[in-house]
Amino acid sequence: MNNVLPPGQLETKKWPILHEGDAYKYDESTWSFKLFGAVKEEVTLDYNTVRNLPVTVSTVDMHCVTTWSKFDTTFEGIAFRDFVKLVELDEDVQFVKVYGFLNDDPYGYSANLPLKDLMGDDALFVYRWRDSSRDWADIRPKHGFPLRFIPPASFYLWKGTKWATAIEFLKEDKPGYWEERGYSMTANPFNEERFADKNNKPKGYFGADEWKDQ
Ligand SMILES: Nc1nc2c(c(=O)[nH]1)N[C@H]1C(S)=C(S)[C@@H](COP(=O)(O)O)O[C@H]1N2
Ligand SMILES: [Mo]
Repeated sequence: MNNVLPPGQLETKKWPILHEGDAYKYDESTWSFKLFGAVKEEVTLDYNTVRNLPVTVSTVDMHCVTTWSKFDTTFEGIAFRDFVKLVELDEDVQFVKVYGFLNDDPYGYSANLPLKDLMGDDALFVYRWRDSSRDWADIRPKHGFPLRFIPPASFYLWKGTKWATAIEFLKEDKPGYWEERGYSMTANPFNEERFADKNNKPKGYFGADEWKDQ
């Protein structure tokens, strides 16, 4: 959207694939999406209900901590804020965790984010995409079909949970999957917030150039 390359990043026209475990295989009969945590009442939605929520189309930049950035991908999906409207939040909710599949565990992957940063068009759960060289298509299973979170460009892309299954509302910040493994809680690419401790790079850093082959 802004086409600004954060420090230490390189532009790619492709859309590399990176994740832990196997891609989730969508099964409509068992799939559900849950809103829980610091809410008056939990809500569980089936896929049809999710797809009947208001549609948002948004063009965003993506910045991966492994140093690739992709500008101007257009997504169709449901704005994060339209899910928030479905629950009554407790007072003082300031953070969320977005959960998704890790192998067979629907809550095995997660990423934490501040709620206040997710209320715009640039924070959305997506199922379709296009860019300047590709026409509209469903996102591939490996990119997170049937529902994948895309965070604002002010967060590295590991905050973008694939195969999303739930939003947990929180009064205090809690680390997600990579944050528990030494990655930054705040993860702003423009300040190069890659790791919790700059001088102590965590294991599992895809610092290699493998994305360049994709
Ligand atoms: N469920 C799930 N979502 C995930 C991951 C994962 O391992 N599991 N990896 C994250 C990381 S580290 C990155 S960089 C992006 C990569 O998204 P892409 O493969 O669509 O480019 O997905 C994020 N979402
Ligand atoms: Mo990543």
